Formats: sequence, C-alpha cells, structure tokens
Amino acid sequence: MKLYNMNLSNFATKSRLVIYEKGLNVEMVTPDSHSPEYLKINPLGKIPTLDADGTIILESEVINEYLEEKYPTPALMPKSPEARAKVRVMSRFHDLYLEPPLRALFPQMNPKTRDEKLVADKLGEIATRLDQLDKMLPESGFACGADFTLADCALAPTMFFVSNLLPAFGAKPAVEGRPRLAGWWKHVQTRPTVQKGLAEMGEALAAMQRGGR
Ligand SMILES: N[C@@H](CCC(=O)N[C@@H](CS)C(=O)NCC(=O)O)C(=O)O
Repeated sequence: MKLYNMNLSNFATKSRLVIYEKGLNVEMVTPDSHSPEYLKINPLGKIPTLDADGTIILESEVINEYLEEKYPTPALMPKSPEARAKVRVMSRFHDLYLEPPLRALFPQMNPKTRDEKLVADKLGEIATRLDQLDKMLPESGFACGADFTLADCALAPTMFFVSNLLPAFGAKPAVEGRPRLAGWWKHVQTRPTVQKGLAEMGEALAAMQRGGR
C-alpha cells in the first residue's frame, strides 16, 4: 500500500496514526497536490489518499474506516453499534465543526496581511467548538473512554495545531478552563504512535518556519 502523505497535514497524520497503530507496511510518498498527475489520482487535490494495492481511496475518515475493516487487529473501533456510533460522532465533529475554522486561519499567519475581522470570527468559532468538545469528552481516558480509537486519531493532530498555532493569534491556551480537554490532551500524548505522529508534524512545521520544505 501507498499513502500520499504530507507530514505537516493533520488529515494525513490522522491516517498515519492508524497505520502506525496497526503496524502496517505502507510506503509514504509526498505528492505535489496540484500537479496533473496527482489530480488524476485524487481529483479533489487533497491529501491524504491511500493506494490500497490498486484501489484508490480518498478522504482520511474513509481511509481509516477501510483500514479498520481490512486490518481489524488491533481494533480502533469498539464492538457495539452504540459505542461505534459515539466514535463516529467524535470524528465527524472533528471533520465538520472543529477543523474548518482552524483551517481558515492558516492563510492568516502573517500579522501584516491579516484580516483581523476574519481572525476574530474564527477564533470565536474555535472557542465555541472547544467548549463543545470539552463537554463531549469523558472525564478521563481517551476520546471515547478507556480505549484508544479512530476518534483520538482524528482529534490529536488538529489539537497539535490548536496548541501550536493559536497562540500566534493571541488566543489563550486551549486547555485553560477546559478540564476534560486538558485531561484528554495530556493522556493522548502518552500514546507512542501519537508521539511519533505529532513529532513528525512538529519537525515539518519547524522546517516550514525555517523556510524549507
Ligand atoms: N476531507 C479531507 C480533507 C483533507 C485536506 O483538507 N487536506 C489538506 C492538507 S491537511 C489538503 O490537501 N490541502 C490542499 C488543498 O486543499 O489544496 C480528508 O479528510 O481527507
């Protein structure tokens, strides 16, 4: 298998975490996402894409569910339909509600060219989403309880950006006044695969900030 990957991408990291958890042998390639060659593979021009030995699978969540079905051990989904629904709600919350306002801030990093109104709006939206996440998380453990699941794989890479990028906009630390979020964030970073994925994001971010690739 081959993953079209970018180490800095939170969505690619979301799928890399699943690959690491399951110990899968996957070749990592970094494409030019706007090239005609890549657009033939993924017409959306988004990263990640999985080439599952000839079957092309788009979208991080679909890739993760595919890997879970194809390689069920170790399991990253609980057994009961009810518990599985809870994991899916968390992943959907991440993809549809928490991540988009954060992504809208990426082009606003430079204070000189920043749209202050847009930044204020998005910071407000992110704060609301983090408050909601704080209510949705359990009192302790991983995102959906004692076991590490696909929900943690979705949330942890984006929380890396929340922690590392929001201070540049003058936002207070995300975990301040959000005890469940603080507990989860501390706990999920004890997971070796999460440490590996976030370290790769950190290295890629540092390289980008140095002006490299
Ligand atoms: N819904 C997609 C989102 C993927 C996504 O937005 N990836 C970003 C990198 S983090 C990307 O490819 N951006 C390039 C672009 O939008 O042109 C998924 O879950 O895979």
